[in-house]
Amino acid sequence: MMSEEPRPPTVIFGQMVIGPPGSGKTTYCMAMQEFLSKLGRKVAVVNLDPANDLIPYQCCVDIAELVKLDDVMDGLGLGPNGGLIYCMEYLEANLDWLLSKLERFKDCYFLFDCPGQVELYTHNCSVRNILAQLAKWNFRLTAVHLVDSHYCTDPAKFISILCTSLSTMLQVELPHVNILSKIDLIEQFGKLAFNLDYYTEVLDLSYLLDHLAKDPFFKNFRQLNKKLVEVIEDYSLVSFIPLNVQDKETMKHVMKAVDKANGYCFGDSEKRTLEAMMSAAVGADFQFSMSMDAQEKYVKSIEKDVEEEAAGNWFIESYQICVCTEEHPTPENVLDPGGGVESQREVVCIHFKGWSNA
Ligand SMILES: Nc1nc2c(ncn2[C@@H]2O[C@H](COP(=O)(O)OP(=O)(O)O)[C@@H](O)[C@H]2O)c(=O)[nH]1
Ligand SMILES: [Mg+2]
Repeated sequence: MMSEEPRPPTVIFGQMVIGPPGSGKTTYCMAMQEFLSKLGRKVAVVNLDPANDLIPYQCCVDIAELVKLDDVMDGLGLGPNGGLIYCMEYLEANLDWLLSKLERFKDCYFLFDCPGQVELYTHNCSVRNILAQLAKWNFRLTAVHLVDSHYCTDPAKFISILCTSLSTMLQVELPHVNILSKIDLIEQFGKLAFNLDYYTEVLDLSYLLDHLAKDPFFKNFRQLNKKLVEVIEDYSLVSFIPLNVQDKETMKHVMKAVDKANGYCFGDSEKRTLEAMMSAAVGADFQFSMSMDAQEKYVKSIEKDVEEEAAGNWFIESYQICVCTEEHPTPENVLDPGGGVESQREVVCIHFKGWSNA
């Protein structure tokens, strides 16, 4: 059995890139490979999607060497959906093939480009079993779940991607980062009804229901949508990070979230700075400012100033992490004096500089 296979000696980090067909998984793998390589990370991309015809990235392992979708469809008389499920079940039954391929790259950071069929992440168990085996081989993966951001412009579709994202999170059982992909095209089919942070942080969904009720077609489905939204809110797990693969800032946000989710940022694979460590530890990546940046760049329709909209809240303009001693005491503007780590007489403090619209 698989458990008796030789195990790679060290922990191997990486990403399982999932999401519906056309959401941008292959493009993301190519962009992330390039982005991480420039930062000095040795990246290996594995194509696990038998439906990928053209592979734009440098691929170290390709499922097509094991099983081809066209052969399965022709040979077994299956359609594309049944064919894909068969391919993943075939991979599950031949995991020794996968291990023998992966072992050659065990000093690399992995990106797995996965098939897009939603059933594979909500019903079928093959992908889940493959992931469980990868975990036994010491892979520490983050699921990076991409969904097309233009769904935000249609409230009914947004509820449906919330449901898909939640059920994928529960089924895949990995550290998970949800992405709104192609954020540069967010308004290509319509305008956003709310500010972008409403969609990225999945704030009070009752506003979405009210908005949906204005459409006569959905008026009759209010109770159904209300119940669906309650499930999302009860779990309180789904949020999104905006991404345009050509925008380095958004790529950096995604990388940080992924590294934090699987613990890569706490490992010894890369040179660490105290700031990066503390930033990950205290969660000082301010999602709101991230969404504001993306909104300013990519959302045209909302004329209201985002800062005006957020009046009455505190905003963190900048923060600084330093070691405070008796000679270099804590400045007055520290908001969170308890947020430090005490080591005898030296305290690592985070100094916030902020402003309020209250
Ligand atoms: N404008 C824009 N297009 C993107 C982005 N990411 C992917 N795409 C496009 O979306 C389409 C589908 O992408 P692909 O990677 O093949 O999706 P997959 O089926 O999930 O692997 C391609 O035409 C990509 O060029 C993005 O961030 N911005
Ligand atoms: Mg693809």
